[in-house]
Amino acid sequence: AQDCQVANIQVMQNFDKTRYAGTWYAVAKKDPEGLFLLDNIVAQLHVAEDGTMTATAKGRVIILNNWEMCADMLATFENTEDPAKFRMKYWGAATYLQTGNDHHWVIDTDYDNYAVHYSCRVVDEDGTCLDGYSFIFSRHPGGLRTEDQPIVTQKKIDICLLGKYRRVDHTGFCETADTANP
Ligand code: DAO
Repeated sequence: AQDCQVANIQVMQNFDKTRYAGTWYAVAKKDPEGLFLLDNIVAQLHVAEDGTMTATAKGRVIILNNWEMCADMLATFENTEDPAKFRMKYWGAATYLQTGNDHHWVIDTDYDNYAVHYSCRVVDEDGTCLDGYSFIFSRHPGGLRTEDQPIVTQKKIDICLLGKYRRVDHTGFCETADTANP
């Protein structure tokens, strides 16, 4: 049974970041307050020979006054005492994009098809998450395989976010739009 305490959330056991590397398509997202990445979210994770994990990510965003663009993001990961829990520093290739330092927890993954990510930004007084976000990633841009859906649903229940996700579309926006400066 789950009690929704952030401190009690179970993460991936024996996490292997080398197998986690590569391309992940966000297929669903639970947004944080002041959401940033809207859709067409694709992350590329890299693991260097020394084990350092970095990422590049793209996604459609709306910044300033209804200015729609494709954000090019960069991230570096800091290890913690738990191999499936990282600190993720991120920033935009352009200065007007969002920067931050979030948790990046890998809740579950089979490495080849799906991954459940979780990040709580603000823990409430009662120990539950007041503001956070979560990505459901797939290796397949079209979505999760049927056989992975019940596993992912159970993980959404475990992290107390069932029903809080929206679907993330992949329309090719970040493959065609100008991702450079305005
Ligand atoms: O979209 O509101 C939001 C939260 C996402 C924060 C930006 C993350 C940028 C780096 C993503 C790397 C994912 C592995």
